[in-house]
Amino acid sequence: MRLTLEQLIRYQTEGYLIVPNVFTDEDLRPVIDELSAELDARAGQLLAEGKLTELYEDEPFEKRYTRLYEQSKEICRGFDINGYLGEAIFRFMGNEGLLDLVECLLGTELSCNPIQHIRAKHPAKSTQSEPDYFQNVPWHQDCAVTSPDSEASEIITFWLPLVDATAETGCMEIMPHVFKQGYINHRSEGGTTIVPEKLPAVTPVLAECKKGGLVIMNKYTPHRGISNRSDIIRWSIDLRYHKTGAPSGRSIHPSFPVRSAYDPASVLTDVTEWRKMWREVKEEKGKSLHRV
Ligand SMILES: O=C(O)CCC(=O)C(=O)O
Ligand SMILES: [Fe+2]
Repeated sequence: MRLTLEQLIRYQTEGYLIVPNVFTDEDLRPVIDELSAELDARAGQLLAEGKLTELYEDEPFEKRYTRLYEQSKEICRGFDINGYLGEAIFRFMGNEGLLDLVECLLGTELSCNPIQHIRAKHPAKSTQSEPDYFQNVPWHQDCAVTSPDSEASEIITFWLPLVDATAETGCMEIMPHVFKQGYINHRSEGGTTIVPEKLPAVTPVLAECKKGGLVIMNKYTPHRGISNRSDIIRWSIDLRYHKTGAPSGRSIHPSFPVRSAYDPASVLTDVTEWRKMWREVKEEKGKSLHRV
């Protein structure tokens, strides 16, 4: 699939685009299976440590994590792409259908950006405590979580749900057109967010997206996650891509080439190498990786 001229113009005018039916269930299944297996392993470990009493093995992917999380918040520790370093998610970052769309916006020399997440937004009514920043992300632009040396890099966000993301399950809200203003001041208190006095007076659009669809966003497009009022988990993946060689905005974390017309041999296909790069990362304790 390629973006049509109409879609390209819409993205360039509004700073975001929702593309339905990009992924088949076969594209997403390996990632869902891997997340389910990771969850199962974590649950087994916590049970052995006496931190869980019930495994809820019969609960489906859309519900099980919440049942486990209610018993022990510890289950979510490091449960993210760079925390469990799974092969299925690594392969998904090179999904050809996805890269065909990335190529329409960024050209043929593509790298996967290390700012990437798996998010499980639990039903608000189930978690029995305030949802954290990671789950109910407040208004921000993604460039606020990058270092200023990447100002000139086009870093584009590709967000996809693993269940239907709707107003009820807690999809994103997006401010159209605002990206043209460039960076808006953010603050770090309560999670990286646009300073309230600077929040644009723009009516947001609801970025509902069915499973299989994709939401594409410019790094200056303000967006937030809304509350999950349903009884299923709003699972999603957010990936970013940039042109190979451009500053990634997170230089201490590994970027890697996923497609190249000029040097196809440079594409990283070895999951072991990718894991090694992440394991070798040295972070300075207490130093923010965000712009504020
Ligand atoms: O998943 C959400 O609700 C917000 C995600 C987000 O801010 C992002 O992917 O950049
Ligand atoms: Fe974001």
